Amino acid sequence: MLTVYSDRHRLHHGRAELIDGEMKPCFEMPRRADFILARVQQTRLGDVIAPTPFGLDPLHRVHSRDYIAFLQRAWSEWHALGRNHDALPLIWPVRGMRQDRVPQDIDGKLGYYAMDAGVPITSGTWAAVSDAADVALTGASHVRAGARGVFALCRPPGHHAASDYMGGYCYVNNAAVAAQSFLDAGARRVAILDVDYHHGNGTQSIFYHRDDVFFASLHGDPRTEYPFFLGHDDETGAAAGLGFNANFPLVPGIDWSAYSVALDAACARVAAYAPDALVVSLGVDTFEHDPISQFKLRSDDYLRIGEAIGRLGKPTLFVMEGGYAVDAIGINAVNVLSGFESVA
Ligand code: Q9C
Ligand code: ZN
Repeated sequence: MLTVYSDRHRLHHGRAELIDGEMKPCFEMPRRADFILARVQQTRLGDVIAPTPFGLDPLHRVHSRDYIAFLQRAWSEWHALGRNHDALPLIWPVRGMRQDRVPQDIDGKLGYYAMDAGVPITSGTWAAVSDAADVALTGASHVRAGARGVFALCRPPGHHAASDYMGGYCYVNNAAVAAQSFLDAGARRVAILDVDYHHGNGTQSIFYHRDDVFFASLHGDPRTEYPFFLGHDDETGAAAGLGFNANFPLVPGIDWSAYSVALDAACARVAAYAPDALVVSLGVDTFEHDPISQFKLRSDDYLRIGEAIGRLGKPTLFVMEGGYAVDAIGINAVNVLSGFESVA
């Protein structure tokens, strides 16, 4: 299987995140992608290529222009005030406050364009973020050219980012950008299967009113898990998109026996949609030893996830999302890809 990867992910390295009331080193760190790449090479999964630049147009297909412009300029606006630590939001427009006026000050803009404080912006964040989108777009172009499966080793991840906000370590929604690129190249229907531990709120919201992208997500139940405010099973789409969104919220502590039942149900929904292409938001933070998550999947279970996806028989783009047990992240992510290839 072809892997697309850019070294420039390392330009994004947040210092700290607020967790359990303390500033701690960011769980979303460069070593994650380094370990996945090392495992790709160790297992001889296939060639590794650099992305080609696609520019801003594919990003504007799923994100607002003002949000992308904000991402490009945020660090320089922050740094111009003499601030050298990571830019972080600290105020949000909640119920009853104005959403129709974008503040001029960078502190106001950061809150306006963020859902949480898990999105540090550093001097290199935009470079890494735009390269991650190019990684996904390059992967999609190879799927269109006939590859059965391609791995877009994106970092930072993307599935919490919506059309005009960042959150949960995500800035640009790489999976959504790739899905839209399939449609723009002539596909009629694209399915996105999100197996990250957290609900893909950004992806869901981008496509919620549309019937040309079917979104299915397995994740920790938002009643007790981040992102809390989206991901319930009664979110089935709206307007033209009604019936084209499927959430499978799962209780904390589940292992393969319960997870596989939901995975089979989600895969059946993907098969029924009969997509021309499949995008997999590949998070491996469902792992038993993940430091911020509550599922109990074991490394071998990821082979089974890949097999289930492979049995769908669709041209498939895997887009890397979460996974924070760094020592095992390469084994777990590549196991999904190996499982997929084993059912060719
Ligand atoms: N107590 C992704 O996996 N904070 N993002 C969790 C846990 C945010 C995860 C706090 C987690 C975001 C792409
Ligand atoms: Zn996650």
